[in-house]
Amino acid sequence: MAYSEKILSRSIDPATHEMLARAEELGIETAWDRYEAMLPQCGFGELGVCCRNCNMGPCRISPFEEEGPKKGICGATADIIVARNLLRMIAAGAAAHSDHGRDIAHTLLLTAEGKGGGYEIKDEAKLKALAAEYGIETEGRSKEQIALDLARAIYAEFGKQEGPIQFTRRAPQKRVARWQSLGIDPRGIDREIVEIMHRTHIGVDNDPVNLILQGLKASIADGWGGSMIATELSDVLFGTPKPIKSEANLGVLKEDQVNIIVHGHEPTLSEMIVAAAQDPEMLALAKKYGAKGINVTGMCCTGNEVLMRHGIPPAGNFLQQELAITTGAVEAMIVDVQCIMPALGTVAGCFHTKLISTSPKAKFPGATHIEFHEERAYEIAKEIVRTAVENYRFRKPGQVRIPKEKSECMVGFSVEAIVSALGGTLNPLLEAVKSGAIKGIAGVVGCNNPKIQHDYGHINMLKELIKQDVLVVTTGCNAIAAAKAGLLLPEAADLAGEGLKGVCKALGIPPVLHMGSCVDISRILVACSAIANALGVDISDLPVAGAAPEWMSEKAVSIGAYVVSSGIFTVLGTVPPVLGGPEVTKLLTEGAEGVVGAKFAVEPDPFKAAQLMVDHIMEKRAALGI
Ligand code: SF4
Ligand code: MSK
Repeated sequence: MAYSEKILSRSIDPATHEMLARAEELGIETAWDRYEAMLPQCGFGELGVCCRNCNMGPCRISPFEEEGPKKGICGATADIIVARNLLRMIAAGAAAHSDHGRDIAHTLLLTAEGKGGGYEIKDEAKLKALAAEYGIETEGRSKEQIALDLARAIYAEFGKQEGPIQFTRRAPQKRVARWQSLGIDPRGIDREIVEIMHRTHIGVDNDPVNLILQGLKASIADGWGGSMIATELSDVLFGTPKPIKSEANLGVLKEDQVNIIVHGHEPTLSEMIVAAAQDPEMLALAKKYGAKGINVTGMCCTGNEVLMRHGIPPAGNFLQQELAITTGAVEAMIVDVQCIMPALGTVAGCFHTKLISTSPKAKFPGATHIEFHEERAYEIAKEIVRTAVENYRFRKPGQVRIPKEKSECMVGFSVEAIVSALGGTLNPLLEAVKSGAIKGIAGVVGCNNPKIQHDYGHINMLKELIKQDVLVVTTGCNAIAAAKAGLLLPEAADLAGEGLKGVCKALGIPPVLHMGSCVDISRILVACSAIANALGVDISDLPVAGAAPEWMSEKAVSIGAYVVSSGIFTVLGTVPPVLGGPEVTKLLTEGAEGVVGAKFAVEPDPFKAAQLMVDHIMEKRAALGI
């Protein structure tokens, strides 16, 4: 079918084109329509120079040389305002990831106490390894006893007043020493976030450099704290991912089955939904209503969580959430927290679809709220699945339009799985990097953003990197874009340069490795640490680079900050709201190099951005003498 220029300019994904046309036909508004209605976006906001931190304001700094105010009413300069605003974004992002980590720790605690409604400890080896890191006795103790001590110790990381956060000690010694000398080795996770809110209150910290350092400190508490806790304890509870095959894109929805989409971030709920959907009682109910089965699919990061542990197919990434409902084939979209558009209730209202909110922290207009509590997890999951199944009879077959597009993918490359694919040690990877068969490693992650053609930034950057023999690791919505484009298959090695292709073919792995959800960027940090330690260098010496080609969330700001703080050069595809502060911009894009050994670059063109990453990788290779 031929689509209008407008539709084609919004996405590179054919399934998305089809559903955008369908939305237009039905008069359903999407994020792209709302983005266009928002143009031109506020210039002060784009530059980061508006401040509402007190009620003498709002204040905004004129970007024009001659005219307009150059200071806020309190005297804050553009750089002070930009730095404070950036810090508050980091605080929100770090809080979101860390609260996710806290919820998983809570689930582990309940499970250890025998109060978890159906959870069990699936990876005992990881439990023991983590216990050893925390100095918890494992000899002759049950897994519940160990888990209880571990959950308590990890719970304490959030509220403790003095550091260090245990997992930060996984970083190479040189990195930790650098953090310590800069005063950015984080103490308790919550403490660093609170301190951002304090310092950015009117009349507290008014030194842009001092402010940015606190931002980096809180972000390290996210990457090496909250996010890493979320990853590690999810593995303990739900199993450490291993390579598994699946499919991705809207074509995974099924015309003759009850379709459930789990959307959001935390695996505690989605794991139980997956289990409840296999309950014979639920399957019998589905049959009773004329459905051939129950098809659970995913969206965004909770989609990644169940994809890598159960092969549950993702129906799409962030910008496809409204379009999935527009298929008219979704009985229930079950949401928890983060990246869930408040617009979903309106779209669901055009169909029989039930939008079911589950977290006491996140309620949505037009949603049915069935509150999820870990103590009664399976029972509540069954109730939610039952609601979806009973809704099947209200589906209007005439309204159903499911795109055919879907691609196969191979996912679930945790660090443990990568080491096992390499034969039990990192050496084959190190040898391939040393020989130049693989030039380096890139972490490409992050969201979608209607400011960039959907998936265009992701896919072109990935293809360009692998073509130039850079092995890619991916998480979040980039990972789902890669899955839809067939880049997570071993066969995609044919698109890679000769060196990378040879390595992938020999090991039977894809050139783009799916490492999980956004909190699983912590897996990338662990991998970088292991490589740096094996080579006896710091992470900032490695031929590695990071990128978020289509980022939009505050979590992505925190991620960017902790990746750079960890010593990894990072390219952003959408412009962060900092350009109104020349000193802050210079610090992030130049000065940071001399401070943490890495810096940011902003480049919306994915080909040019990939080249920046390759150039950086080549410089690091030269410095290492390889
Ligand atoms: Fe204006 Fe200063 Fe108040 Fe911000 S803190 S709103 S710049 S007076
Ligand atoms: S879900 S943070 S849109 S990657 Fe993690 Fe996707 Fe970005 Fe949310």
